[in-house]
Amino acid sequence: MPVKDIFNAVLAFDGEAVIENVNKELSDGTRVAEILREGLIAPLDEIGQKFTTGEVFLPEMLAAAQAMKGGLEVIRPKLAGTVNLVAGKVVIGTVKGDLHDIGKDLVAMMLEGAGFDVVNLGVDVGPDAFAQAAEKQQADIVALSALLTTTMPAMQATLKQLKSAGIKTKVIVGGAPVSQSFADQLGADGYSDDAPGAVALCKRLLGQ
Ligand code: B1M
Repeated sequence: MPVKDIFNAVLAFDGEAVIENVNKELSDGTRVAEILREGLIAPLDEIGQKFTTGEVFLPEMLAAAQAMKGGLEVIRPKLAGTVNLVAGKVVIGTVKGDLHDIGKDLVAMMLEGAGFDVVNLGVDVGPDAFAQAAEKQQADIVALSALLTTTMPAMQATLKQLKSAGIKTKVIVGGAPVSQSFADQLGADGYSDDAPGAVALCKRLLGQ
């Protein structure tokens, strides 16, 4: 695989080597789609699988995602019009009252890595702000994260607000205290307990 050095650099969490090797492949004329799929996305898929089987843990997954992002930034300007990589648009945020952003940002990064157009609203995002962004951005999916049991009700309030504003965007929920049964209770369209699962869920919801 000609982009093996990029792949290996992501798995070594070496952001500088990722950027260096992406630039090298670009100047060698390697196709952008190949750099993205085989150099940048494939190692995240691999680390996601290893995370699922317990071979690596969160810090490694986060480090790989961060290393990969540098390479993504290098090719981002070249993506438009080259290949149809946008898998859909996701508006993501941590719900009102909750300031935890590490897991939400990891989900956002992995969605970007998988080709989604991600609008990250940050933390402490109220139901109104989610509804306005979903409408303005014409989102395919609204993704809500919560890390506190005390902020889980804000997910319910957000779903209610989206519904009363007539927004039919699909909604997914996640975060440490959230469960599938809580998601079902809310009437959310999906739940995932980790970032690779959230990517798979978004793809499934959009029929990909
Ligand atoms: Co806080 N905190 N914290 N905290 N904090 C927890 C969550 C807690 C479990 C610690 C504990 O008591 N053992 C506890 C919550 C208890 C509960 O409600 N059940 C807690 C508490 C109580 C608090 C405060 C109330 C403490 C206080 O002030 N007395 C306070 C609340 C502030 C607020 O939000 N209003 C508070 C503050 C903080 C810090 C600011 C210091 C800091 C956050 C820094 C930051 O995010 N920038 C912090 C931290 C770091 C933690 C712990 C230690 C780590 C959280 C984390 O980032 N994990 C946490 C204990 C723990 O989890 N071990 C804790 C790594 C991250 C990658 O995982 O976010 O779970 P996580 O994301 C995962 C999945 O959950 C999932 O995918 C991610 C990757 O696989 N996921 C999604 C997340 N969102 C998703 C969305 C999806 C799908 C999957 O779809 C939409």
